[in-house]
Amino acid sequence: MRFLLKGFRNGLGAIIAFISWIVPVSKVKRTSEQQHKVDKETINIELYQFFGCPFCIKTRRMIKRLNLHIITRNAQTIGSKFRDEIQRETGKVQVPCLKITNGDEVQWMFESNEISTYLNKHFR
Ligand SMILES: N[C@@H](CCC(=O)N[C@@H](CS)C(=O)NCC(=O)O)C(=O)O
Repeated sequence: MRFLLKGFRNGLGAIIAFISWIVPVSKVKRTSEQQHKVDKETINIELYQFFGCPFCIKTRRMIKRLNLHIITRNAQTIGSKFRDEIQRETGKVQVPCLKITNGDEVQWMFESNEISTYLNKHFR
């Protein structure tokens, strides 16, 4: 039963991801100087996510719309490096999650709405 539910969830996630892929996103336009500045400011941000998670798809679309080049980390596979890291560092596996690194300081941000507010505030 658990196996069936997981398969259904993954299948549904893949369909949502496919729809998201074919529906265009209108990107924020910047001059090359502005884009370069934003790229430098987002170099320390990573998105921990699952491919078919609807909250992650929403977050990836928003990142695309804001024209941000943020690295995505697959935290779905059990036993994988990034899943183990988020579990170890935050005590849970919940995605989407932003990892923001400033020198020695690392901030983990959960909740798609909070992530959206943060990125829109800083990079709109
Ligand atoms: N309220 C959260 C919900 C996030 C959520 O439910 N994420 C699920 C994936 S869709 C999750 O992290 N599940 C953990 C797991 O499956 O191990 C948000 O908006 O970000």
